[in-house]
Amino acid sequence: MKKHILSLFLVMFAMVGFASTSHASDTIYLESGNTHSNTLTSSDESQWYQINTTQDSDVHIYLANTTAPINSSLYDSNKNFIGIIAWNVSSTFQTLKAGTYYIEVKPDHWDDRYSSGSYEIKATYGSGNVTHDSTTFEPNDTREYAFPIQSGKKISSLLSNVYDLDFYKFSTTVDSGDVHIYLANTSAPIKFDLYDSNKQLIASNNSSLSQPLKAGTYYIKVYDFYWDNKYSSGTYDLIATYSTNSKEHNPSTFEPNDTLENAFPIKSNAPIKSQLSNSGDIDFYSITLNKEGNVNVSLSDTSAPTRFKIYDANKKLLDYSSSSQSYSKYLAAGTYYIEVYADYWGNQYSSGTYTLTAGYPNATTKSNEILLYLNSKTAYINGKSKTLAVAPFTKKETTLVPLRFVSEELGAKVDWNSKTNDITVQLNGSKIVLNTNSYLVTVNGSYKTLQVKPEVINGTTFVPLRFVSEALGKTVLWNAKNKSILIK
Ligand SMILES: [Ca+2]
Ligand SMILES: [Ca+2]
Repeated sequence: MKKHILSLFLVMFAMVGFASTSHASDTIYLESGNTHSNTLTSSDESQWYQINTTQDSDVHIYLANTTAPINSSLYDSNKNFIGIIAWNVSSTFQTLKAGTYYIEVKPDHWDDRYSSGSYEIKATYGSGNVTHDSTTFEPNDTREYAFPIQSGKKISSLLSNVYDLDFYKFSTTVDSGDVHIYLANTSAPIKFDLYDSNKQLIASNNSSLSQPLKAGTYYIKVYDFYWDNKYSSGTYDLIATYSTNSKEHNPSTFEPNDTLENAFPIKSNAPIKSQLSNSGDIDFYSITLNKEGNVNVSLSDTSAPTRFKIYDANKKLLDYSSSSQSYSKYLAAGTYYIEVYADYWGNQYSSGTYTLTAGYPNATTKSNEILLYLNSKTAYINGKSKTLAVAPFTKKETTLVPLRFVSEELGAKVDWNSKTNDITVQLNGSKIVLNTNSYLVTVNGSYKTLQVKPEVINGTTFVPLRFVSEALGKTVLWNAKNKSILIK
């Protein structure tokens, strides 16, 4: 017991000495990105922290979870005052020279109201190489620690408190391209800024924006937007789509397609089924007319208000879709772009599916007319006869036709995977996958059901005739009199 009283005396004595004289020996080294918890136990106590930046960089400092008024200041290596670290907000000191800095934390006029106060302190600053956490992408509170993101790839993260900032960066090598950035699934009001490499603000938004960009490196800062005391943290998804040299698209979503430069090329009269995954998502498609002619674009099967715009090759807006969701115009040869977008969803819709069809002059589409006869091995291609290995037949009142023969005569590419028995048919930008063991067919990633399974007879795969019209988008005419099938 005696011993305890004695050590308490020593601590008190040490604290008085600390406040009135030097503090160097008690200075705590604060590692970049780490949170340190501490408590001030008297109104004249000061606690000192040291940071060593190894490169010129921004320094982001905040005090969180304070239980009493506490103020803090930043000093250089000679203890010259640099600035206040504001209470209840975070402070970013821009481009500090590499070196040693000190942070002083002390009570702010406690009088008799407070006898102690705890807090958490965090400083993020340049300290050489950094490894980002794979789920939070921290530390990322400064530009120098921005997490590099890839075009079209979704980032799901959180602002862990009101002082947290999340920086991301990306580089584009393409001049006069666009970037499309959006936030989705936010659990609190969250905003983002887009900066260039000179720290100049380009644009700000709390949902989505499209912006023309020159080649270069850009930064996105994600931060709280008037949380007051209503929110203590906030999750969000962030997607930035910008120009890259890669034109690869996900075969089922056609993403990334949020910018005109990343437009997915669609073939004439091959319906595209896709979705806007939230109100900030936009989908660009391109069509190329090899000669002048009529262009008919239509949007159907929309599950939420969805519209489209048409642009020419110079990004000039030609038209909006009318309320009839269709567009028809005689256009010159060249490339055009269709942008599908959410039309004022508010909070009513969170995603929406649609079917987009564009018909336009395009010589690459084969226009063969195929004439088949039920139970006959003789077929006619544009009037010229050909012999089939196995004749078309009916089963369960369904007419079945040879898949490879019909598909290839229509200009499609047919591949068979001997391991999985998957048959892939590619026509006019559409990808159809079927399997001889399944009623299910995937057309550009969405499922359709066949009335009967594909059937293999003497090595020839047969599919229901309706498959040809629905999946390959062809017109099928049935003549009951002579039992003929005309596909065109
Ligand atoms: Ca952060
Ligand atoms: Ca998109």
